[in-house]
Amino acid sequence: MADSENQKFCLQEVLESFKSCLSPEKEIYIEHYVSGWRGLVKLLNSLGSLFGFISKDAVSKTQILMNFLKSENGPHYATVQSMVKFELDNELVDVDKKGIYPESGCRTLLRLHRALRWLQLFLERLRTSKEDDKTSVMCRDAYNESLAQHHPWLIRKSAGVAFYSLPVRLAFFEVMNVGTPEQVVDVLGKAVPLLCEVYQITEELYQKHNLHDLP
Ligand code: 1PW
Repeated sequence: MADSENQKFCLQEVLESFKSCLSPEKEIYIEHYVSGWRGLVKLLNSLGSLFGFISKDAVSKTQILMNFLKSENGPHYATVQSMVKFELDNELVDVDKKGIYPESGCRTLLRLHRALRWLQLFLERLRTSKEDDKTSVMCRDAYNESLAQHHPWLIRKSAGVAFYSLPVRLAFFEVMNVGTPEQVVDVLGKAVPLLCEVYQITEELYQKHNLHDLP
């Protein structure tokens, strides 16, 4: 595990990464998208061993994208838009569902994109939650509304078990590492719309190119 993944999670840091990932033309820089995810991995790592399989998958997917960025084709992977164009133009994507490119940038980012929706729904529930609301229920409801439909039974079951181990609301606010509960709610109020914007831009791009069912 890289050192940066052992460091303490900070919601503000993740917010900054997702902020930097939007260009003035609303293109999404993969480098900053990945660093946003690396920040989220710190959160997952702080949640205990039951979240290990989730963290591992997020790490492996961010690593695949980083490897593309560092490769000789790196410049084509600068933004999500340029990656989609490059992989489609060069037939590096399983658009016909043959599974020849199980680690294409497009299918890898699709998994993170779906997970981002989960995160967005969860953080919005957290932001508007009341004192007695349960983080496990918020997380489960957000998951069932989004990512769960893409996961087989075993993963859904393991995720459900992990959610039960989430810290209670106030302790979870402390994990966010941005100050008082009011400050957490304030930062969440900035983070959620930003995640939503990044999600929507990717969603429309994938819809336009019919990439939503990549195996
Ligand atoms: C409490 C904070 C919540 C943060 C949520 C972000 C975590 C997202 C990662 C979910 C991973 C679940 C376990 C892995 C499942 C993979 O099989 C699956 N990956 C995802 C991201 O859905 C599909 O990837 P695959 O097997 O097609 O390569």
